[in-house]
Parts: sequence; structure tokens; C-alpha cells
Amino acid sequence: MSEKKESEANEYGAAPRSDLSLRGVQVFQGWLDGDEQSALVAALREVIRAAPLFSPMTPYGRPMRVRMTSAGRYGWYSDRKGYRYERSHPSGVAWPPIPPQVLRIWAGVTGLARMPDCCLVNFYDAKARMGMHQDRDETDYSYPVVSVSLGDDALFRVGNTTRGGKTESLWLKSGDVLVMGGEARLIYHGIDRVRPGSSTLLPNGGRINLTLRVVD
Ligand code: MD6
Ligand code: FE
Repeated sequence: MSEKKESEANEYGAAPRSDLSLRGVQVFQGWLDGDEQSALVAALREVIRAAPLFSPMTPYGRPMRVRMTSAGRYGWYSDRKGYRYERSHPSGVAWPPIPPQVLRIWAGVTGLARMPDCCLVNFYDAKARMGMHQDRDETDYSYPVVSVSLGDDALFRVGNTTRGGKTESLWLKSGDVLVMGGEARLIYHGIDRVRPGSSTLLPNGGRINLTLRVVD
């Protein structure tokens, strides 16, 4: 991390203030520099090697367009029975540990001593999108959800704490970090589209999004 960020981040107590807020979602633009992003991608390759990406079924019986896997004590999962957290990958192996680089981001932007239980890894190809949703499969909404964007730019849309109504959008770039906490913890949000070729971080293109959560 840069010197400026070190001085802003307090790992135990005070969280740094973001420069930008979108309906209460804090946006830390450029939180990770290029070297930090590359190191993170290398760590994520190890995660994906241990727990390969898969396309879960939605409860409505269609495979999700985004491919995903997880690291941590819990992984996020979905099938005909619904959305939930599972202790192991569909292959039966335990989820790999959350890489230390990822925990450092969490500590830096939240100021919390409690570390996340789950790091969901979402991979978007040129055509993937994510419909408007709330993150509400966790037990305690007083903990924020943190998300990290890597690779191609993505158009992020934020709505309201109930479905529908006016929305606002923002292009997320590689290295940006979002914190969804407080009044914004249960806000509806989604990804409308990615901009293929907008980043050279991933050799074959695409976008990775990490979401970090305290589960129980
Ligand atoms: C994405 N993000 O950026 C999707 N969830 O690909 C999310 O669903 C999300 O950015 C909770 C908190 C922050 C997020
Ligand atoms: Fe989400």
C-alpha cells in the first residue's frame, strides 16, 4: 500500500474515510496500485487452483452467468434449495484460506479486528452481468460487506433498501474497493455490464470481483 493509505488506515478502531460515497456505499477509488493488484491476482490463482470456479444454479433453476468460488471458513453457494453458505467446495474439498493480501484490504478499509469468514470470488467474462440483489445471507448486518474490483471496468448500479425505485451508477475500475455498511448494508446493487479490454491486468481479459463477509 502507498504511504498515504498507511497513514489513513487504522487496523484497530478507526476506518479511513472514502473520497466518494454513492448512496452510503463508500468507494475507495484506486485503493490498490498496479503491483498490489498483480500480487492479488497471483494469490487468487492459487485459490482457484485449489477450489475451481463453477457456475452455481440459481434457486430458479438456471446456471448463473458469473463463475465463482470462495476462500475462507465458508463459501457462498446456490442451487434449487436456495442461497446459502457451505463449509466446502462442491467437489468436497475445504475452501482454501483467505489470502493475507485480501485480509489486509478488509482491515485497511473497515478498521475492524474481526476478519471476514468468506471471500467470494466472482469471475465475469465479457457477457456476464449480475442482477440487482441484496447481500442478506449473513447473520449480523452490523458488519459491512467489502468488495474489490480487478480487471475490466464494470458498471455498478445502486438502488434502494427496497426493490425498485431510482438508481445511480458508477464505473468501477481495477483496484477500486467498496464498503457497504451501516444504512447501506442492505441496499440493492448489481453489475449491468463490463467493458471488455479496458484493463490489461488479466491476460485473457475479464473481471474479478471479491466480496468479503462476516458470515456468523
Ligand atoms: C460486483 N458486487 O462488483 C458485484 N456486494 O461484481 C456485489 O455484489 C457487492 O460490490 C456487496 C457489497 C459490495 C459489492
Ligand atoms: Fe452483492
